[in-house]
Amino acid sequence: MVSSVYPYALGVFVVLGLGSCCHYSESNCGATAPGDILIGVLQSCHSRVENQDQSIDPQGFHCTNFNLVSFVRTLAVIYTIETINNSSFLPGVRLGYVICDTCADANNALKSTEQMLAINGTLPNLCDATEQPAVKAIIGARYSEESITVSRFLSLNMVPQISTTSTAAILSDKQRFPSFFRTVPSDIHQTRALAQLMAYFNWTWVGVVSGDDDYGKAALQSFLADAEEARVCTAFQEVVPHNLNDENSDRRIQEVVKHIKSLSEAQVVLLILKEELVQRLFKEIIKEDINRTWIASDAWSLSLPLATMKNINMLGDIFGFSFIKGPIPGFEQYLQRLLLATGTVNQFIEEYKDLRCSPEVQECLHKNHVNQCPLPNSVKFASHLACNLSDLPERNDEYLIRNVEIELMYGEKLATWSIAYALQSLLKCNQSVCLGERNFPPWKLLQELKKINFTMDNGQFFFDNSSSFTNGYDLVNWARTGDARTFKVVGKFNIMKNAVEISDNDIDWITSDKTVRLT
Ligand SMILES: *[C@@H]1O[C@H](CO)[C@@H](O)[C@H](O)[C@H]1NC(C)=O
Ligand SMILES: *[C@@H]1O[C@H](CO)[C@@H](O)[C@H](O)[C@H]1NC(C)=O
Ligand SMILES: *[C@@H]1O[C@H](CO)[C@@H](O)[C@H](O)[C@H]1NC(C)=O
Ligand SMILES: CC(=O)N[C@H]1CO[C@H](CO)[C@@H](O)[C@@H]1O
Repeated sequence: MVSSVYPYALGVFVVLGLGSCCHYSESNCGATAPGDILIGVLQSCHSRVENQDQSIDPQGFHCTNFNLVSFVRTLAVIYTIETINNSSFLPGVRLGYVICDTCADANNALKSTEQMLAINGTLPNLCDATEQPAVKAIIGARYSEESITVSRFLSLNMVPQISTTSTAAILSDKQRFPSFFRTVPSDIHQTRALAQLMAYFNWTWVGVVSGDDDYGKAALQSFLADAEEARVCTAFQEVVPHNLNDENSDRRIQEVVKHIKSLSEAQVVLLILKEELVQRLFKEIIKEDINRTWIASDAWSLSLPLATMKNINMLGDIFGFSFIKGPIPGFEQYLQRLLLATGTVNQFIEEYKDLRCSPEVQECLHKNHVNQCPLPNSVKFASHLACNLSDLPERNDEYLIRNVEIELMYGEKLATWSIAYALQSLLKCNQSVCLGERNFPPWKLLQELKKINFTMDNGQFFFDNSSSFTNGYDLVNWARTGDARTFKVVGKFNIMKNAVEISDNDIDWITSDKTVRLT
């Protein structure tokens, strides 16, 4: 298990010029860049707070399990901010940022939010025009539970918040969450998309395996209703423990696999499970040599560990919906260098580089298989450069781009550009100058965000009545590439039309028995 303590107590306040911090001896806001206007970012660069259930000290916390995907999401925001700064989109205005780690915990997210908005260590009265926090909008959080908590607080003063991943349906309720926006659809659309996909291919007899957590239960119920409406019948429903440590987990998965094997008429199986459980299930399926078509929920529709697992090509066709993906030109090169712009601080980058090259990791790798060491697979793609240089910024290689699906980060690009478009309007910018006042109360930006409508990479982006983008989902086909699979976009789900749009010719069909599909 990877762990780290936050050593950078007051860094963020020094950079922001906010003077002393009275309330917190430790800060999880580890990355900052100065600017005329600051964007706050809430991400879970670590996945866990250690021993939180036993904690009594409000100041001490210890985050563990460095999370690569979240880390790369923060980098996508930084990269986009730098792109905007280096363009003349907001002439004379420099965007900066403050990035805080929530450690995937709602309480921590709230604490970080408070720190972002604080002036001289206390929360400002945002109705007073002379007291404005430098942070004017927040991108985040990752999990719905965190976003819900933070949004309650931000709504008090109408500070705009844009999440790129929180899909809980309740966040569409504008009575409760008036300052919340998101670049992804509410969950209610996903099960409809899945049912429509099945109806499109005439898969009218399908099985479902889901987790026993709240999310899994809700998604199952929602799918069953949507399937009925689309005239898709369920051959079986199986539930497995969501908790990976559950002692019944392996036994249940074996039972489920037996059941799938015995019901050969149900050629299509929907898996509403987290990545780790799908991995366990697929191992058994491969062992038993069972051929089916698998449908992914968004939790694993773009999982690189699964797409590259051993013998993945023994499985049949795999489809899933993902949040819309798109290009971020230059980002891969950026991830291979990770150089800090002058004036910026980024403890997360330093921690990442340190973790990969720490003596413990190196030693562990000498003695053990990769999977038994912190940061699983961490040497798989390491170049010699990665750990042999003493100068941190020089330690570069392809690790991040080989281990994280980069196009997943498109939401970060969209969220950042949304804020930039709202600013362009609020600050009355033309091609050479922005005339508006830089120090404005955040609610003024909220007003402008509601009105944005821009074109990017052939997509049209605006927030609907529930403050979500309406761009739906991409349909992803796991095409065979060598021994692995790669994600190929072969269609989409159009929310407005409630219909799947599929380019049949782009699909890499594995199942040779077409009658299964086209009865
Ligand atoms: C914050 O503290 C500094 C230094 O004590 C002071 O100059 C400044 O006016 C304070 N800002 C606010 C908004 O109170
Ligand atoms: C931008 O606005 C300023 C002030 O109104 C004006 O002087 C300038 O000519 C404008 N520039 C362009 C490129 O329109
Ligand atoms: C957004 O702009 C496009 C193109 O200008 C237009 O067709 C569309 O109606 C606009 N949508 C909204 C919701 O304003
Ligand atoms: C925060 C940030 O990345 N600022 C950059 C914006 O772009 C200018 C150049 O136009 C850089 O100097 C800043 O570092």
